Amino acid sequence: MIEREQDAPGSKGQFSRLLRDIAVAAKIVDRDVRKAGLVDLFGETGEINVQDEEQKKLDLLAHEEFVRALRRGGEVCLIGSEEHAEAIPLLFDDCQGKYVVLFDPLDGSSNIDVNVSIGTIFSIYRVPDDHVGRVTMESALQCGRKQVAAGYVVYGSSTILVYTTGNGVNGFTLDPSIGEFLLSHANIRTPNRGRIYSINEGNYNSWDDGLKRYIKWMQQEDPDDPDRPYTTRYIGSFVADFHRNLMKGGVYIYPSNTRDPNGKLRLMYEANPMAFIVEQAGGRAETGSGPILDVEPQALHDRTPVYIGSPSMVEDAIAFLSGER
Ligand code: AHM
Ligand code: MG
Repeated sequence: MIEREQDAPGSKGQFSRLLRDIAVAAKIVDRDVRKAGLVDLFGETGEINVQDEEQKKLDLLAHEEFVRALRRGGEVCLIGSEEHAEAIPLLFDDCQGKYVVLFDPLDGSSNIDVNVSIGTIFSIYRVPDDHVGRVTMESALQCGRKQVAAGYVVYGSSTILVYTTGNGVNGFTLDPSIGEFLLSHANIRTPNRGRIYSINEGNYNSWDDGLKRYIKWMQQEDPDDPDRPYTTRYIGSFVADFHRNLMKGGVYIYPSNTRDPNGKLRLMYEANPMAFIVEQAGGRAETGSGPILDVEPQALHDRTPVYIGSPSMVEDAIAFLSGER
C-alpha cells in the first residue's frame, strides 16, 4: 500500500509515512473493535462529547489511538477530531509536520455495542504556507477542494481501507494473518445509477416537500422504468452505507430537517472526505445547493446536508429539491 503512494504528487516521503501511520492506527482500532465484547470496551464512558452525544468507550479509544499515531509520526502539525472540541496542535521542537488531519475516529456510534459495521473517516490537508510554524484552528478551516487525500476504514465482515490522493480511488483489505492492508479494489468506479437509496425515513415528517416527493417517486412502480421501485438500505453507519453504495451504486442522503437546518453529518471529517472520494470514483456529492467540496467552513464541527453517491441519482434528488421535477 505504502509503495503505491511513494510517487504521489508532491510527495517527499512524509506523505507516505503519514498514510502508513493512519494505516497502523486503523489496525490498532480494528484489533480493539474485534475484541471489544471480551474486554469491557462496550458502553459509555459517562462523558458527553462536543456534539452533545454520549461518548462510547471505543470512540474515545479510537480517538486516542489516532492522535498517538499521528503525534508519533511527526508529519502532522494539527489534528481535528469529532471527539475533541478544539483542534489539537502538535507543535514540538523537531516537528516538521506539513499536514493537517481531520477525522471521525469511530463513525456509527449507535452501532458500536451491537456488532454492526462501524468505521473511521479521515481528511488530509497541507498546512497553508503562511501558517507554517504558527498553526491555529484556522489552519484547519479549508474548503474540501483543497484536500490532498481522504479515506475511510470499514470495520465490517472484513476490514477495508479506501482512500484517494486525487488520482482515483483504491481499496485495501486487511489480511489478519499478516496484519497488512493488501490492494483488493483497484481504481474503484461507482456506477452511474444503482438501485439503492439510504436515508433515515423515520424523519420523513421533518423533510422538505421536494425530498418527500423524491422518496415517494423512488417507491412507485413504473412499467417503463425498470429501476423503480428502488430498495432501501440504511445501516446507520455513514461509512458502511457509503461503502456499499459506492460499490453497488446508490444514493445516501442525510438532509436538513425542521430540527436541524444543516442535517447531522459534519462537514470537515464526514462529508468532505467522502465527497472527495466519491468525485474521484465518478460520483457526486451535494449539499442541496451546491457541491459539498465548495463549502467554505466556518468552524471545525460545522454540519452540512449530504446527498452523495451515483451521479445520476444525486442529479435526480437535486431536480426534485429544486422543484424542477
Ligand atoms: P456519529 O459520528 O456520532 O456516529 O454520527 C454519524 C452517524 C452516521 O454514521 C450515520 O449515517 C448517522 O449518524 C445516523 O444518524 P441517524 O441515527 O439520525 O439516522
Ligand atoms: Mg461520525
